[in-house]
This record gives sequence, structure tokens and C-alpha cells, in this order.
Amino acid sequence: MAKPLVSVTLALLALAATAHAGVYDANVLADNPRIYQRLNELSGTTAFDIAPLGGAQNGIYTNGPTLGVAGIPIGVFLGDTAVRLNGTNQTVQILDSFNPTAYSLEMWVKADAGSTTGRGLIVRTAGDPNGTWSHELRITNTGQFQQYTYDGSLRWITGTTVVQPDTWYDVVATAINGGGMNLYVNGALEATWPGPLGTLWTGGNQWLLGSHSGDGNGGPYTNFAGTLDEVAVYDYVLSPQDIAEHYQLGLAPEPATLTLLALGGLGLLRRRRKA
Ligand SMILES: [Ca+2]
Ligand SMILES: [Ca+2]
Repeated sequence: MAKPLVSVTLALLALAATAHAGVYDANVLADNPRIYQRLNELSGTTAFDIAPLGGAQNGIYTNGPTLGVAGIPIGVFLGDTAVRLNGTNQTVQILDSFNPTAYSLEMWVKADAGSTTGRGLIVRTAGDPNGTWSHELRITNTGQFQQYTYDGSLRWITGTTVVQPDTWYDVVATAINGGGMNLYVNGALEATWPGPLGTLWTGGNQWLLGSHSGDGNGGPYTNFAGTLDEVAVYDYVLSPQDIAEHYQLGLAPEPATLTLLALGGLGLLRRRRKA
């Protein structure tokens, strides 16, 4: 019996979305992150690191965050999934004793209404992020993304985008010993400091996603309420080209891409029916 047209169309769109998501994660992996958590789990307490570098730095879903919510590519149903945090006590804890001499922090962020100011997104700490912390992405009290790093002095740079609720952003922060800091939002450089940084703080033993942290400048920051996806930590400075490429790949497929993928899927369907 022939499938109803609408069902075939839905299946082809799902196939297209899946194919696009596959392009995204393959591209990130090719850039050799140390940690890459897709946050695709649908149950359990382990957030699996799929980046081979340094072994598996698996994360722990702490206090039962909501798994399986819609992730990137954005705006496409049946695409990738993500984790939703409640803004009070839920985090993802990633134990990793390696203290990098350079870093790039990359994540997709969608804030709940009421969580667009004064929130922590990712921070490196020794366990008490209100005591000692660095290598941080957060949202300021006035609603901009901010990168904070400790090298013996407090260093921070602040983006220009004002975070809107229920809106996806691709946020990347980079830093390197003896160099500068760069903050990108949706593939574009929004803030930069040429440095030079001294030695990046080496006292950390873990990363926390969506956690509160101390102030350092204008905080303190509270737990993030909203959705996080595709978190990657690199031990080097990503190029502006790589960052822009990741952003483009995380967007919904272009209509032309969808059509091509759907046609490919249709061909597959026909071949299967002939078999
Ligand atoms: Ca995901
Ligand atoms: Ca790894």
C-alpha cells in the first residue's frame, strides 16, 4: 500500500534534518575538540563526550535536567536533541583535570524568559564556582554574552547582542596564553581584547554547564534556565572561519539543501521499492 504523500514528505524532511545534523557534528569533530557533548541523550545521567582527544570526558546530568528537547539544527523538527536546565540546581558536570594553555568554548544557547540576564553558561572550576573559577561564558546583568578569564588578573570582554528569550544563539569564546580573548555570537566577532594574557588559570578540575558562579565583574551569576546544545571545548584557538562555518551548519537547512536532500531521499525510496 502506498504511503500517504504527507507521511512521505515528513519522512523526507526528517531525513534531511538528520543529514544536516550529521554534517554539523562531523565538521566539529574534524576540528578536533577535546570535549564534544552533543547532549543527545534521552535518558540516564551520562552526557557522552564523543571527542576522542584526551579520552572520554563524559558529563553528569545533575539533579535531573530535561533531556530530549529540540536542539540544532534550529527550527527543524525531528532534528537533534538538547538538554533543558531549570535555572535553580540543574547542571552538567564534566570532570577534566587538564588545564589548557589555550581554549575555545563553543555552545548553542536558548534562554527562557526570565533567564536572559545574570546567568552562567559554562565555567571551569575546582568544584566551587563561587570560590575559584575561570574560562567562563555567561550572560551579564544587562543581557549580553560575556567571556571571563583569570590569569592573575580579572579579564572580561562583553558582546553587543542583547539576549532575547526563546532564541537560539551560537556562542564561542577563545583565549590563549600570551595572546588575547575573542567572543563570537552567531559566527561573528562581537568583542575582542588583544592581550597579552598571562598564564591561564590552572587550578580547575572540571567544567560546569549552566552553573552559577562568582562575580569578578557585575555578578554574581545564577544558574541558567533554558536549553543548551552541542557543547565543545577545544585546547586551541578556533579560527574565525571555523566558527562561522559551525554557525552556518547549525542553522536550519536552506530550502535548496532540503530539496536536494529530499530528492536524494526520494531516489533511495524508489530504489528500495524496486528491490
Ligand atoms: Ca544535540
Ligand atoms: Ca575527549
